[in-house]
Amino acid sequence: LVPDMDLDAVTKYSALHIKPSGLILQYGTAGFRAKAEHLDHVMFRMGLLAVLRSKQTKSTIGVMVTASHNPEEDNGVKLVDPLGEMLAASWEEHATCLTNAEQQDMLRVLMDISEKEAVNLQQDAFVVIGRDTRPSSEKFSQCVIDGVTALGGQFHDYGLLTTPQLHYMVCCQNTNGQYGKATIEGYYQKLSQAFMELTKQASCSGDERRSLQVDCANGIGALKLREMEHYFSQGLSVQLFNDGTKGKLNLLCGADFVKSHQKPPQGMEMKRNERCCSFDGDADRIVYYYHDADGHFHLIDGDKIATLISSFLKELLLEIGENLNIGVIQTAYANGSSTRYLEEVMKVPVYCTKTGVKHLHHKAQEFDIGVYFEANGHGTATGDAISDMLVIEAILALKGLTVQQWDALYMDLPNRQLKVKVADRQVISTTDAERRAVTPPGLQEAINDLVKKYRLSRAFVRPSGTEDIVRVYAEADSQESADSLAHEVSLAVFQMAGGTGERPHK
Ligand code: G16
Repeated sequence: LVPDMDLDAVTKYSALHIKPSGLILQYGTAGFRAKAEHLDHVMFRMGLLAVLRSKQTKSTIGVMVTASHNPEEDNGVKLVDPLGEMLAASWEEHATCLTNAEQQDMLRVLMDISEKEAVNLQQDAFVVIGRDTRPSSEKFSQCVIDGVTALGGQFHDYGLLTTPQLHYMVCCQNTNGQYGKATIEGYYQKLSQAFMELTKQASCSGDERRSLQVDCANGIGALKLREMEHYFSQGLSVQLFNDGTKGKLNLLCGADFVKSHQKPPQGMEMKRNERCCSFDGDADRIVYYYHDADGHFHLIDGDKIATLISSFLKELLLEIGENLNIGVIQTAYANGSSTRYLEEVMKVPVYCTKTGVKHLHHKAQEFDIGVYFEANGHGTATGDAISDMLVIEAILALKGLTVQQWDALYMDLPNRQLKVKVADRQVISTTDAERRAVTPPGLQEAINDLVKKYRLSRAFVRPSGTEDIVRVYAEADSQESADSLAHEVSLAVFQMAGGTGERPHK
């Protein structure tokens, strides 16, 4: 038995957050994600787990209540480790076990984790909490607080924050302010000062104040960017759209919509040749885009953002004669043209990892300078959607590049992403950084045969870690071919991996 754990308090509080029996959830790509009605007990238990992790690491741990790009009815939760990083993989397993323990077993599982991880229960615990703007998020923060309190932990509830802001707070708390002040003003000042310093050097070229249209996905990004804009407004003016006053979160807008549909968000007035960008629901992703003189839409995704930033850094290193090693980390979704450009033109080594910034991040740590971006705009050399926006704007200003010139670095191969509904998405397992399916038997062979029918083609499938679907990606030499290949692969998934509902149609 574990001494010093107030079992009565845990039992008492946990009775207020009963787990529906039989419900099984996984700590996925970015924590737990599900329909909000399934998550009350998960939030409570993540409060408990955060206390154990805090005691074990003798550090502040973060808990973020958000489902990021998912629809408004969903919610989710993830833990943030001491340096602002994603939770360690072994603790993800604990999170899954604790969440799935039936009500009567919960205490035992909690004690098992505590023993296995040699947690000193005498140690103080401190947990910081943030949440997005979803209708269910406020109540869920309270469930997390119940969990923290039940185990005797201290907490600070920051209330509404973007996900990267919560990561920032955790890092500041654990570096005694060395990284920055653990306040929202501290965040605004740190980022804005860096931006103003950088762009000062560009203003001598006579550039007028830059302006940018920002689609905020009707999410937290709008609130925070509005609070922040006056800190950097001398260098950049932002016009906010989808600021949450009318539309629904992530619906027909936001980075995920723009990237996967390859079209502008609703609710934004785009003038030709003007730079626009979209955040996602918790402001940790960003994609850029514009309409050209003929009214054609051009998407500048995470791959092109990584290219801009890594080229800029490489040039700086050359200029100052520094021989630091720089690497770019991508996932299977990276456009083939971007990988080719980075390797062959920029001569930067490129690595591929599984989806999820946690995987990219670990690989990036092997370099002096690691730049990592998923094609969907989730990534960094710096921090988050807001800081990525500022660094992009600074680089464009310093290099005197227009959005068109940036876009013209290379031509994306036409591509298409689709979703397929299946009864159990875990029947699909993958290998080789998710580029090949291992199960169900025969699926990869079927994909190989389909890919052979098209030029410059590539396709893969993987179970989503944030939604209850299978994702399909295809690219080829024309949009028509990419669409058709994606469709054929979707049909193969539907037939061989237990598709449900309507067959995929064109
Ligand atoms: C999350 C992860 C991203 C991932 C995305 C999609 O994004 O943080 O790394 O690319 O989900 O993941 P999946 O394809 O497994 O559903 P976000 O913005 O929702 O946190």
